[in-house]
Amino acid sequence: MEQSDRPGWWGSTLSKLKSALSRTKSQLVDSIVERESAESPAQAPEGPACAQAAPETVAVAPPPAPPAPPRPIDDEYLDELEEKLIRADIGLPTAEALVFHLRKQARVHLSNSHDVEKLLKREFESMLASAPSPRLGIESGKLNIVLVVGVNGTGKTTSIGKLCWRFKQEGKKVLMAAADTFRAAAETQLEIWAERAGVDIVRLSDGSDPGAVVFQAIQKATSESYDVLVIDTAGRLHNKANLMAELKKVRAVIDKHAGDCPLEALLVVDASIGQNGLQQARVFAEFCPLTGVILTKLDGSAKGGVVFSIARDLKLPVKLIGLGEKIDDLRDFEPELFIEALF
Ligand SMILES: Nc1nc2c(ncn2[C@@H]2O[C@H](COP(=O)(O)OP(=O)(O)OP(=O)(O)O)[C@@H](O)[C@H]2O)c(=O)[nH]1
Ligand SMILES: [Mg+2]
Repeated sequence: MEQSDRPGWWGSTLSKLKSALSRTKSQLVDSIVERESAESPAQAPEGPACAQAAPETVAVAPPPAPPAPPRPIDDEYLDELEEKLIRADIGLPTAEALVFHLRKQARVHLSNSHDVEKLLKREFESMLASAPSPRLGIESGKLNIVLVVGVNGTGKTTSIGKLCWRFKQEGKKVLMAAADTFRAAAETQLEIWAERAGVDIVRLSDGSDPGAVVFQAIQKATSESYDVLVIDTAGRLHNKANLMAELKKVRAVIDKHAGDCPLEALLVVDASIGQNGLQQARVFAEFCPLTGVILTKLDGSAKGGVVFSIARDLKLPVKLIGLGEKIDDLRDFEPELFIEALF
């Protein structure tokens, strides 16, 4: 079966993922295995519509550069490798763990640097496997709540718009709650997304208490048998105690009035900020226990390697990834495909 034929599959095609991850790949893999990188590979067509277009001339790609000569895996090599991993913003603990394993494996199996690619791939795979399932937990026949939190500008509202559109495509009855009452423009932005996605929205007057919005939205969603309620919240700096306390209150309203409903509490992390996203996640998790991460703006970021430290250090699954600004640019995170796109 083709991947795209799988029921409920909202993953990405390899070509789209490869194109979005080209900068990350160049930093995180190509530079480490000493391969010449093609930072902006031509994007392969995705759909059948493109397949009909017959180009008149076919550009012939230059032959790939020969691989660098093999090097012994000694201290000097490993020091350089660790430095490159840190430069790729994979985080010091993750870089150290990788080098530690590499040194161990090198003693047992590896003869030279040409084996590093295989090992790195295996290590990345096992890091992603150490986090819980990346599947979004949506149960049919119940009201599912998706609470979306995160720092300003990370892509919460946009991701909610895309996610609600997707739920709608699946035939679900969807309600949005505009609990970002901090700025009037934020509620209007969500309203525009509700219209685009063709879903309903609960919006109270500007400056209302976000807890009141969530309460009303829960009442409406339960009494009118919605399948999913997706809650937008105000962006907040994780070190602003009063705003974090407000988030805690929103969470308490959900726990009190919809405690039986399946809940996804998703933190939106902007991939371009790399390791800072980890610190944000730690603080948010203290105020509002999280079930996963939406990693946005992977397209164009060179710091997509943060995926590995989120899995390894936080044991938190990345569930959705943002690959652009269009309505269908939010995809399921598929660990195997992600790794395949990097190598
Ligand atoms: N390239 C790209 N841009 C994205 C992605 N996700 C969001 N954006 C852009 O990021 C910007 C901020 O997105 P918002 O959805 O408004 O972010 P927010 O977290 O709701 O922001 P606040 O409400 O101010 O906290 C917008 O210009 C989005 O179009 C993505 O996956 N890729
Ligand atoms: Mg917003």
